[in-house]
Amino acid sequence: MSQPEAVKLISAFGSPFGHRAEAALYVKGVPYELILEDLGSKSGLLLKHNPVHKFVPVLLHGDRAVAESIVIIEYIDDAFEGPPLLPADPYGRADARFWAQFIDQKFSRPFWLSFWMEDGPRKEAFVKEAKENLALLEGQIKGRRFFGGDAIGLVDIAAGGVARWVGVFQEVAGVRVMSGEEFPDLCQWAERYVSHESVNKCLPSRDELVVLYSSWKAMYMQVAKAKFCS
Ligand SMILES: N[C@@H](CCC(=O)N[C@@H](CS)C(=O)NCC(=O)O)C(=O)O
Repeated sequence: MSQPEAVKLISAFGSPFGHRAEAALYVKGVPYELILEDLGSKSGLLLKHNPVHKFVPVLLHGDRAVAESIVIIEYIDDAFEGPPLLPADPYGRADARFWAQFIDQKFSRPFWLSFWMEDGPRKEAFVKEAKENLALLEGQIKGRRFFGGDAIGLVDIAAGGVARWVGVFQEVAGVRVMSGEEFPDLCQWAERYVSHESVNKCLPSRDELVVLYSSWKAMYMQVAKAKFCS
């Protein structure tokens, strides 16, 4: 029998996008080697395999490289045996892709800015927008264990950054965007997600993330100011 091709993941400690790829590998039960980048000094390996965006994560499967976290999750689902991450039927697949895209294209920006923007009317507008988007996710999770139904799927993993990182951002930035009073179903889902038997094996600890993001807080606030207050 031929040897399975080696699976390696280029990621960076504390990256919510890198977590997506790791969570998908864990849920599918795919063994992999983790290569952690220093994003302040990117390696030749990362630049070779993701020359377009130069971002982590990048999945290496044998001599093939796959970049972009959502693309990586779908690749892992297609290329390996194990619990499915997308439904089998075309409409279910389209629906899961729609919500994963919603998280990346509509949700993430105001969510991020609601933490790192300096106080004032613009920040308040981003907090309002972030909460409107959280309400849409709250509507999706109501009555379900996971966005994928009874088991974790693409949308859960895409939203995994909300589950573990939101509490960290709230503590470091001193801003409350997602509370159990306003979003009870989403908060319960977040608890289920972070304590899931596969996911919890590859999640950075909350305390480590607080230390990491505290060290980046000033830089994030500067980036938010430079990009959106000029
Ligand atoms: N759209 C990308 C985003 C990945 C991303 O933003 N990665 C960050 C780390 S969390 C990165 O590599 N940053 C390097 C840089 O900004 O130069 C994905 O979904 O994979």
